[in-house]
Amino acid sequence: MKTFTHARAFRAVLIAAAIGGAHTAALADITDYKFELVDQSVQAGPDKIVTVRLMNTKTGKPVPDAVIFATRLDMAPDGMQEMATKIVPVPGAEPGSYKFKATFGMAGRWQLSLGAKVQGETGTVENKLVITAQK
Ligand SMILES: [Cu+2]
Repeated sequence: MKTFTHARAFRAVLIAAAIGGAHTAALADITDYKFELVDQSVQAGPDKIVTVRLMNTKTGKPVPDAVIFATRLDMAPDGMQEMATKIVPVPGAEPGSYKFKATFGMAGRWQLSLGAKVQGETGTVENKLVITAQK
């Protein structure tokens, strides 16, 4: 019973910290990392390259060596979430940048969903970015 109470109290503290965003300035936090698109638009068509940068928003510096484990590219912003296309990582990006290849079969807005682990941080960076494919 005592352990149970402690576990509950601990969880309450965690929730309070999450809501309040209470963490010391000296420590980085997983919420301090954000993906950004290098280019907001691509040409519609096969085998287009999308480059994203993973930024530490506290330092303003790109973050190399992140492990990107979840990607999805679909047309949710234009109401076509079922219209998804394969997205493949490709090498050759500079440190802190990450490149992908995908076929944009239709002009319009595409949503790129990314998940990543950052070295030395617990938790996951999860971002959704909107890319416009142009005719
Ligand atoms: Cu579409």
